[in-house]
Amino acid sequence: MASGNNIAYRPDGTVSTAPQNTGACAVYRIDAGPQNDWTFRRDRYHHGSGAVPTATMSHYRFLPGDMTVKKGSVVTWYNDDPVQHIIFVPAPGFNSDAMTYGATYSHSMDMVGDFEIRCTIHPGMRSRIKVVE
Ligand SMILES: [Cu+2]
Repeated sequence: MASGNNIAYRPDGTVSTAPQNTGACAVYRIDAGPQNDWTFRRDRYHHGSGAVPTATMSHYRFLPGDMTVKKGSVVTWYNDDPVQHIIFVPAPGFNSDAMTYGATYSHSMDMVGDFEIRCTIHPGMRSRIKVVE
């Protein structure tokens, strides 16, 4: 299967060789569908804060939907949407400020447990993070 990451970019960030037939990969990786396969990733490489994200908010979703990290891991969320999101984790209790397009927010996961992640702007945006020893 062709990889959607094998894309040639020009220095100005435009795509020199848009990938072909990578829709199935997009579905497999992010459940995005062919229409959103490569266009969202272009922004990641040419804008934003430069922090390497652990998770992304894209198309009003947390990606990956659920995740498991080791205690003490620093998780960085990246807003890949052209709208603002606010990350809220009721327990252990932290939230980001309003995150604009390209913003990142990091938090050290120091408490073991299974926690809900919400966006306080969009009620449908939820995921879970499990922190293990
Ligand atoms: Cu949101």
